[in-house]
Amino acid sequence: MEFYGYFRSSSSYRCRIAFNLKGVEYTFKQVHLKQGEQHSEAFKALNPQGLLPALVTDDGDVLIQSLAILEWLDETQTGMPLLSSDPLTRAQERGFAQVIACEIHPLQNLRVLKYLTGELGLSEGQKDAWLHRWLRTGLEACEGLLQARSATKFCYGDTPSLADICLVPQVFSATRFNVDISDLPRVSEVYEACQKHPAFAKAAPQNQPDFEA
Ligand SMILES: N[C@@H](CCC(=O)N[C@@H](CS)C(=O)NCC(=O)O)C(=O)O
Repeated sequence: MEFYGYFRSSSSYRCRIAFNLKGVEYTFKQVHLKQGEQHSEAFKALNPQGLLPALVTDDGDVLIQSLAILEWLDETQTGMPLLSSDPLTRAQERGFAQVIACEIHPLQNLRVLKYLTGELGLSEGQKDAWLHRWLRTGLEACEGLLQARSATKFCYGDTPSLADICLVPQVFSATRFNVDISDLPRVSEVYEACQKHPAFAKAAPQNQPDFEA
């Protein structure tokens, strides 16, 4: 398969973790977000949204949207399941993942931040206030969800799931945007546990072939 991503893209990071948990090999195709390659005609032929990631399967079919890619991987590849076998826990894992992927992440996306400081003329300080507001609100909700259940090593048990796959890139982004979350103990504990897991470590931005300091 061919995976179109970028080292710092959270949605790409989610997929990389899943590839590693599943033991799936892929050919990496860099799309340089800061250089605007997501807007190229070649990439938009794969994803007309101009957003990463995109996956071209061995049969040549194109998949977009990281949550859809994660579920497709889970349904078609062997290796560690990404969702619980229990329907209730599975719905909770999906809900947690969607808090991040549907509610937090879209508000920190490059195109949104560029619109704030470009067309709307907001200052860097106002942009940072925006990021702080929406990342904190979302991650506090994640903390609340984790606090509401017995503490486990990962979000929903002793093995990682879709919830952890979404949490780790989101915490990485919070750190990158200088949003302090050290007062969110369960989020911090789960993040630290994931850092020690080889599938998560291999997927980290600094370990990617296109990494730039
Ligand atoms: N909901 C989408 C989000 C995709 C997305 O926003 N990707 C970002 C990188 S994490 C992107 O390509 N941004 C480019 C831009 O904003 O111009 C998913 O989960 O795949």
